[in-house]
Amino acid sequence: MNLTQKILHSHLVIGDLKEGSSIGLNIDEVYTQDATGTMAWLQFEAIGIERVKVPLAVSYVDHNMIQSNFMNPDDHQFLQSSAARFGAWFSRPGNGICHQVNLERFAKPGNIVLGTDSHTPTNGGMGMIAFGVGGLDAATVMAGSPFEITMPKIIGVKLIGALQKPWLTAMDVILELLRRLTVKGGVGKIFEYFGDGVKTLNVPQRATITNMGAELGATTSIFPSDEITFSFLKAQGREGDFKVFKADNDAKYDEIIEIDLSSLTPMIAKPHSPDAVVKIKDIEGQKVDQVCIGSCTNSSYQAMKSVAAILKGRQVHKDVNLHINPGSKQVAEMLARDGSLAEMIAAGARIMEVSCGPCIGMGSSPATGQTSIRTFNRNFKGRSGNNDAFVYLTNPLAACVMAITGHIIDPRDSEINLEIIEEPDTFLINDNMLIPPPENFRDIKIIKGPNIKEVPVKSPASDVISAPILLKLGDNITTDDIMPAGSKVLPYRSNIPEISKFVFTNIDETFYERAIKTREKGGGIIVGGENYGQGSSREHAAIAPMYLGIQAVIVKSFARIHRTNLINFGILPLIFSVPSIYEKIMQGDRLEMKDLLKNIDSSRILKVDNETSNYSFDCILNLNQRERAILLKGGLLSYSRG
Ligand code: MIC
Ligand code: SF4
Repeated sequence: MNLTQKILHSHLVIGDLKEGSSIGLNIDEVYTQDATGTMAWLQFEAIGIERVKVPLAVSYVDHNMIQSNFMNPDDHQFLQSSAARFGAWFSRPGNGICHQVNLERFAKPGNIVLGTDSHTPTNGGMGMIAFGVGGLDAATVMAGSPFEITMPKIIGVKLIGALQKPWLTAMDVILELLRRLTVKGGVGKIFEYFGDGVKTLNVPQRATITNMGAELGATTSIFPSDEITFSFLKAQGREGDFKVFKADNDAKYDEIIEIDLSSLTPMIAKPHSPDAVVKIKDIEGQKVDQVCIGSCTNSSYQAMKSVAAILKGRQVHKDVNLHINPGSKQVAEMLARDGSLAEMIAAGARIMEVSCGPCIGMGSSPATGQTSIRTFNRNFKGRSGNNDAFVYLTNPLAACVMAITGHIIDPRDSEINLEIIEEPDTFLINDNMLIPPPENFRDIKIIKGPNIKEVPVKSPASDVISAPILLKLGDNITTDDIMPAGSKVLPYRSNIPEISKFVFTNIDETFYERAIKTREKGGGIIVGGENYGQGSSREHAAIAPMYLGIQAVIVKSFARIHRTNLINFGILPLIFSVPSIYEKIMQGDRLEMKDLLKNIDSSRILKVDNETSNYSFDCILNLNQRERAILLKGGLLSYSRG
């Protein structure tokens, strides 16, 4: 067996591991973050279970950190009180980005973890299976259900050779894969890394690769657990959590991709997609206005200390703003104690708080027309907080060199000599921001500020949908397009009526008004192209459209997490059986779908009548039995309550 099969097999409770079939898994850990966690915990409360039923649950706060009014801190208070009440650890604001802290303090080889964030696969760097899910999926698993998923293909990624030192990093490996495979190349696939090159990468470097595997659309990515994993766990004071997990020597994969690490050169993704990857050399010279270093992709101690070493005795270019967000308190405290922080400050870096920060548009927006170089994983248009900025993604060392030179440059062409910095033998362990769940929980009161509203629930499916197409969109529509983030919108994550006003605002400002008008008259339909809903796990991209009366989304193909979120909130996910109908169908056309109760229950094909243009076409209802039952009930919450 390969490693993925071994771990899945040891957790399997429903089905068998045949590609394309439905499987159910026991889950060892579930974690939430604040921007998706308020919904998850409200939903857990609505299911009505007293205490989480998974062995480990952790509630992190890392996204909604600006606190420009009562809303963010009210959410924190709600999350802290619900963690205590329901039996989860609470990682206080300031402790770090969920994925990085989880890797440092909780991740355990051989385990399966769910996180309410698409970058949960970061934990795959530790030899575990890690899935990003919507909040409601997390809530039902915490309430005791197995996690159900369609068995993906398993792709073996054979790494040979070693990265050239010192300027090449793990970021260049995943950018190379994105260049080859694109943002939809990983849909329905798990990427399992093997080969001699694996040994040359430490755990945080492996985690950079599995983290950004999310941008391939992959279900998850995994590295084996070996002596390198042992060293990392030992340095974290957790050697007791170590166990070897690797593929058998004769393991089979559905497909094999090979990457020669020694042949890679520094890469960069151009605006506005993580797969618009070129060699840095190809675009050298372009002026840089802003550099942001950090995020769950690239804030290991090794990366941050290397950045400090580059900055030491140098100065940030006078026309560049350099923002640095360390990803965890552990790393930030170590940088402060070893003098790295002083070098960063002396060079003119703007030291930001330990959080997601600019990665999700919570501050540090670039100015209009500016070029921002970031070490993050996503550069979708507008995500930085400015629709008219140009965001590039690259490795932290290259980004730091650009902050000094003021233009895009392959770091190997700079005058800078960089000493090689490794991960430390011992990390500084100080878990004083991690609060364990208390024994006595029954009297704990859950605190809900005025911005925290109930989760809306859809009524059961009706037999007919007769509704207009409110929006026709192209390929690769992201959840940031559907439900933008940023400092204006994120504070409403606990308030669906308010956040709904922002649905599709970056694409069509009239959408909300038009949807509200049709909501009481049978609702509306969205049409999209390939890979609809790529990107984040935010279920708000499904709940808010549901709240606005969206009944169905018809596309050429879906991204995994978003498709599940649509089903969880009772929206029909339909696929054109003949993609060319997409060209023919127009925004504004009124569509009718009949006999839905019977069709949702048992058909694979649904006939749709275009009443405006007088023709019919078929859509594929590619659903398993559980998904059919959920849709008939109007969503997973109603389904879970029975
Ligand atoms: C992201 O990187 O897009 C986020 C913000 O972390 C999201 C979660 C969210 O929208 O709250 C994700 O990756 O799932
Ligand atoms: Fe936070 Fe950015 Fe990572 Fe999402 S991708 S969890 S916003 S750092």
